[in-house]
Amino acid sequence: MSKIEEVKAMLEAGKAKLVPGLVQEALDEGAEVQTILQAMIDSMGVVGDRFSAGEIYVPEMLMAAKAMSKGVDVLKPLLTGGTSSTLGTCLIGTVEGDLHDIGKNLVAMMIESAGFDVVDLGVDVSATKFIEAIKVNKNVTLVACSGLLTTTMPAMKQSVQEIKASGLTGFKVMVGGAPVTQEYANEIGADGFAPDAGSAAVKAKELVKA
Ligand code: B12
Repeated sequence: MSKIEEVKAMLEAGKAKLVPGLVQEALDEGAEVQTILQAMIDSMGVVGDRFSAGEIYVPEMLMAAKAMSKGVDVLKPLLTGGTSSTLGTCLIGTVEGDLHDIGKNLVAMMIESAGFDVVDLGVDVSATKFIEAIKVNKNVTLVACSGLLTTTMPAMKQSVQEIKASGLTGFKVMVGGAPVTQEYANEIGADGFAPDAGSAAVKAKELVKA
């Protein structure tokens, strides 16, 4: 079994203590950072499919999520470059009712390395909390909303619409997360959408420079 296959197997088994060491070993063997990250993202897909099939339950999903986070911690210094921030502040959060944060954290990391100061509002962020954060943080140029559940897509819509109706200006709103599409982003009035963390960073720059 290759080192990356071992990372995948241990992540899917929720072995949070073993994954970081295996990620480091994969790096030491010369595996690319992006390849390891993509392998871990694919594994979360496998975990989701097992959950859908009733083979595992929430605790197992949670353990896999912990293992993923620990693995990402090893990659983080290699993913985030030393760009000095000039693009302003990006507020990011997972919308109200939604506790998924792995994808949001990856997007935050990539946006930070693209040259933004990132303020992470965490999970279960209400429209009101997004708006308060726009008011209290300096030079907010981008607000990024993440959502992983079809049941919290209305909360994303509410956040985008309330932010837009707040009268506050000077920033763009970007949305993303597994159930979100460009069509949905257009429908709810968001300024941008991206399907993954890498393209989120590209889109973020494009939006604030426009
Ligand atoms: C881990 C996990 C959990 C963990 C989350 C832990 C954590 N700290 O995040 C826990 C156990 C808490 C959990 C709970 C639940 N979960 Co869950 N979970 C998952 C799982 C397996 C992986 C998610 C993940 O981390 N993926 C990896 C990351 C890297 O991918 P990502 O999040 O999609 O992010 C990428 C892109 O979407 C994008 N992106 C993300 N955010 C943003 C934001 C912006 C602005 C942009 C531009 C891009 C962007 O970039 C990211 C990186 O490339 C998914 C399965 C799946 N296939 O996604 C189910 C899944 C999302 N969960 C699901 C469900 C049903 C639940 C529960 C309702 C289960 C229950 N019965 O309690 C609860 C809900 C709790 C809540 N209120 O939020 C369903 C959702 C179904 C649906 N369509 O709504 C899924 C799809 C599983 C399934 N197949 O049924 N879950």
